[in-house]
Amino acid sequence: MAKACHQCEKKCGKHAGGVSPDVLKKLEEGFAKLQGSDAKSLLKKYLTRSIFDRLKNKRTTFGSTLLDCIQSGVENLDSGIGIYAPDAEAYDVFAELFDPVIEDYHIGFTKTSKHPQSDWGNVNSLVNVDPTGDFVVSTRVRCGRSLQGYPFNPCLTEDQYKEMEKSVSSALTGLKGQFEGKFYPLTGMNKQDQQQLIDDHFLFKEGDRFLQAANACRFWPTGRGIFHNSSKTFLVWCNEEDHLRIISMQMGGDLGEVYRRLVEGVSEIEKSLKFSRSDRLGYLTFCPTNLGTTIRASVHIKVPKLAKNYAGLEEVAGKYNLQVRGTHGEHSAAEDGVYDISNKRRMGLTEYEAVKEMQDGILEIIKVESSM
Ligand code: ADP
Ligand code: DAR
Repeated sequence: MAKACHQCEKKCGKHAGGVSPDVLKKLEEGFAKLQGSDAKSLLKKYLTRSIFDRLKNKRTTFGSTLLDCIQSGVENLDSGIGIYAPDAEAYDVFAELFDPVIEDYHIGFTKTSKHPQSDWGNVNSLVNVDPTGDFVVSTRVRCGRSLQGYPFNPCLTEDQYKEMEKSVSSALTGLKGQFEGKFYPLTGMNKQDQQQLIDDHFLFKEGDRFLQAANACRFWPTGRGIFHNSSKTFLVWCNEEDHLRIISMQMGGDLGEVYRRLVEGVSEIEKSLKFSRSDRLGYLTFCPTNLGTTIRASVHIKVPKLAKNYAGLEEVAGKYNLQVRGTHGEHSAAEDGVYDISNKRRMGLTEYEAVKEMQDGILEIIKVESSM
């Protein structure tokens, strides 16, 4: 399915205020494909005919249309969510679709809810979830940030990618102490080095079909890169899915130490870069699943008894609002019994509460595994 040509819409201006017949035709085709499929995505669940009809003629000031929001979920019927926001305005212009998806995923964040102010809490109160090292291989906490003044991937120009890479790499290479490190542009990166970083879980995978279909990979690899300190315990992804992914990670289960490093690292970066934050939605991101705190705290964990029944593992995890992914992250399978288990909720609670919910859930999962 061809991509929405919102850039043409914006440039030609033929359809100022409306949407071109070509995009409308693609929208109708996409809606029919979704309705005729057995897709289980939140897109299919919430894009009713009446909402579709009310949104199909709308555009943001960046020229983004409903097609820009839904095309990934139409092209990938196995999507879990199926929609992305091509620019920050899309969350308001297409709110009739985004709001029910957000409420469903973030478990009760309704259209009248307001995300709380940032609160990293008492950074010394989180623990090592596996001090004896029997279960947890490694621990990672990440957050996403969008740079003020820039839209999301589908609306960025090649020059904007270059501008963003320059300002992000300049801010990061100015970091000192435990954060001191180097920025590695993807452009020109040795393919073997790149694959090794991906295999070692430090770098984002390339060619995610969901992001490709969402027009999020244009001009690749321009503007994309990774920063990391010498020990690879503090990393920043530039222009993968979000403008920045700020990551703290290390071997073992010391969630407290990983969390403290992230909090300090974000605070240092905020001295040089300004981020987009909505009063209602919190920190803004390309995918609605990452809004609010944008925090994902995860362990790579081996729970062989629980994992004998994957559905059972997911059920136990779900009781604590946790999500189970494979060893290489979302849309991957577990290798050698290593699962990525993390908090699911990121909105309607503070950064501390999101990570505490993960900590409590992981402690419970280890307790259940140990009792079996
Ligand atoms: P995100 O949404 O945080 O980008 P992904 O599911 O795409 O997460 O995973 C990104 C990378 O981070 C993958 O290589 C994944 O294996 C790695 N990862 C996630 N959690 C951990 C962890 N606790 N320890 C080591 N690597 C991890
Ligand atoms: N692959 C899309 C997005 C799901 C959430 N993960 C993100 N944003 N990386 C889907 O709908 O399955």
